Amino acid sequence: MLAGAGPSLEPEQGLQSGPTPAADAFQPAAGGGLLHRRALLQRGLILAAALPASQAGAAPGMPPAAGVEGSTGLLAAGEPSPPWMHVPGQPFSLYGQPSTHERAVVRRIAANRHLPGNGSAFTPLEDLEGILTPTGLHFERHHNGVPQINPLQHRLVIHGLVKQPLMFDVERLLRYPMRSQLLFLECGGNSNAGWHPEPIQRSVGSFHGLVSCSEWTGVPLGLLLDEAGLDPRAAWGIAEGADAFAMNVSLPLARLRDEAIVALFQNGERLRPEHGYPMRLIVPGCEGVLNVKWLRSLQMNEQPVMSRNETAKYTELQPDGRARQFTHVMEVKSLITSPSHGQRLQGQAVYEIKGLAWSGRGRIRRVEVSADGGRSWAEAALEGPVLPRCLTRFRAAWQWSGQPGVLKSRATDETGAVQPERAALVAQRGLNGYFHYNAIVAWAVDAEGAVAHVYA
Ligand SMILES: Nc1nc2c(c(=O)[nH]1)N[C@H]1C(S)=C(S)[C@@H](COP(=O)(O)O)O[C@H]1N2
Ligand SMILES: [Mo]
Repeated sequence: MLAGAGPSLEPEQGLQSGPTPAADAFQPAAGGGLLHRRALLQRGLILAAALPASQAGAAPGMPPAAGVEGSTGLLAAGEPSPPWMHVPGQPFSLYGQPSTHERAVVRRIAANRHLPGNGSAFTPLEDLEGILTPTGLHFERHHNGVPQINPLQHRLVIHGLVKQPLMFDVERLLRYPMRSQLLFLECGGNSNAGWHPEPIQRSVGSFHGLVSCSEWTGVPLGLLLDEAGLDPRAAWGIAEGADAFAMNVSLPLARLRDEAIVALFQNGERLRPEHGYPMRLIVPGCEGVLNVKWLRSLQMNEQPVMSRNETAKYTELQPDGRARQFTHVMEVKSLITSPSHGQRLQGQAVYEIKGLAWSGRGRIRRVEVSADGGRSWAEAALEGPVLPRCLTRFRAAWQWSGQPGVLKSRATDETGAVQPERAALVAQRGLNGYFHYNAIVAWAVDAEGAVAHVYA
């Protein structure tokens, strides 16, 4: 009987399921060379990594990247010490920066030529590990640039259908009790190149990198609403930012009262200007546009305001000509970050397939991977912590035989929602879509190990 061949193992058991016979590890878990996820634990396993195509050609004839076994002989007798061991190192710095050798790891900017502050900058997902996005690589989306706000002059006003309108400056807000949460943030327009009739060839970050993950800290908005005292007619709040776009959106009361945070900190430090300094709204699991940056006003109201960003934009035209509106939650989604477009496999070996999964509805329950285009699936290992509305890292071991194959990942969240195949999403939503694309992503690996985006 094949260990773990069925979907019976719960992801909570994860990688901690204890020692297992080595032979089991190499048992296939699905077609196309997918190994049981406990193969990831085997010490002697040669695990290769797909390399960016630019590096892939650098060392012709090299065997697959050294695995755990091969990396232990560093201090062989007679090995000369490197030059940086012979001079004192650099002095301290006031604020740390990445190594200059990592200069190529940057956001991809797609901005309006005539208005460079209008556009997006994408997180290079293929270059990152774990679940947290370094703040300097968090995606950005601005409609009219980053305002240069003097925090001493910034105010947040809570008004409209409240008993007592309130005004906060930054100092006052900083004295309130706070809450921290690790959360993904995803633009409703992320991955929208997936609606294109032909599969567009771009790195995973340039395609899907309008999602990032941070620890956000701030004042639970419910506290401030309690203090203001809600008029019983209040059912929506209209949030507005202090940028030159004066972005405004409507949010249902329950989300504002029970879930939203007025964030002042991101990843432990005060917000950076591009992410809303000195304060922004964070609405866990909901599309980026609701997370109003440079928050200056929250007006409680009976109705939504029907702003541009909830009528002309951020709605989805259906095949029947009607549009979905107020589709706030980002649905279950996953993608393989390696191997992915632009990378190259270095010959037959066992590779780690790795990627990210998330859902605006809660925790990720399961991620399955396929190496045969979706004919068979194996369960990937979820790396803890698996938090609600947060990115979750998954990993799977894959023995590549050198044959062409198609890699896919499919996430299921704790509500039981399953990420759809692209054909199913298109059948349901048509091709007029622009927002909320969450279909399964397929990467074709050819006999040379090159990886391309396909619809399969
Ligand atoms: N005031 C204001 N808030 C805003 C925006 C904006 O242009 N102005 N863009 C929104 C959109 S569409 C997204 S996806 C997120 C992006 O947040 P980030 O730049 O911190 O990643 O901010 C939202 N909040
Ligand atoms: Mo967005």
